[in-house]
Amino acid sequence: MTQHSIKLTYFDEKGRGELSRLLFAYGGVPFVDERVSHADFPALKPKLPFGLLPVLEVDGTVYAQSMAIARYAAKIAGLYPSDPVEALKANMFSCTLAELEGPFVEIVFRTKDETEKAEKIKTFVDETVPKSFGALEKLVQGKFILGDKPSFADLQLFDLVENNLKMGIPTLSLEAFPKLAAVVINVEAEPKIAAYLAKQ
Ligand SMILES: N[C@@H](CCC(=O)N[C@@H](CS)C(=O)NCC(=O)O)C(=O)O
Repeated sequence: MTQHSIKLTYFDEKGRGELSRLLFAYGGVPFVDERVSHADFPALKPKLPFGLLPVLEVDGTVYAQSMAIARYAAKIAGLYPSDPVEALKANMFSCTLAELEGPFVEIVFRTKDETEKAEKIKTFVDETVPKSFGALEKLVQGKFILGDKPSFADLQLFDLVENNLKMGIPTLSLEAFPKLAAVVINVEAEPKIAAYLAKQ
């Protein structure tokens, strides 16, 4: 594949940028990891396609939307299944994980009243997560979601659990979902991912 010039721009945090950083790290894909401070962001915002980060610059053209960027990163990192049905399965998994992000962000970052927040966290932990994770658990086919080989959906699960859910809701446990828990551990143990995490 032709080597493109790639720059990922995001805040100096994990958030919606970390999945693509992990995918590039897994694939050994060289990229510029530009971190923007919140102080500098207002000057940059009007220049962005949707006024939001992350953005990805590929050979001088700027693209937006974190999951579009992640799927591009997955393709060049060798983590996007070439078989259409395998890609369908990975995307089915991926979309289900993405659906948890909205309620998670709303509860953890936007709900200010502590009593209301505690109630919403309880519903999220007792109902929302088990509904999605219970269904996903049945789809895991082996060491990774699709079997022996990882795909971007495995890294997305790792990122959602380790960098988001556990950070925002420390009481959240994967005990009831042993296959998903194993996938998270197996992603973490992948040599390129382990090396990336050791540098953080
Ligand atoms: N759907 C977009 C959402 C992007 C988004 O909400 N980015 C936030 C950071 S995670 C942002 O740029 N916030 C700054 C602002 O709202 O001005 C994506 O997935 O990329």
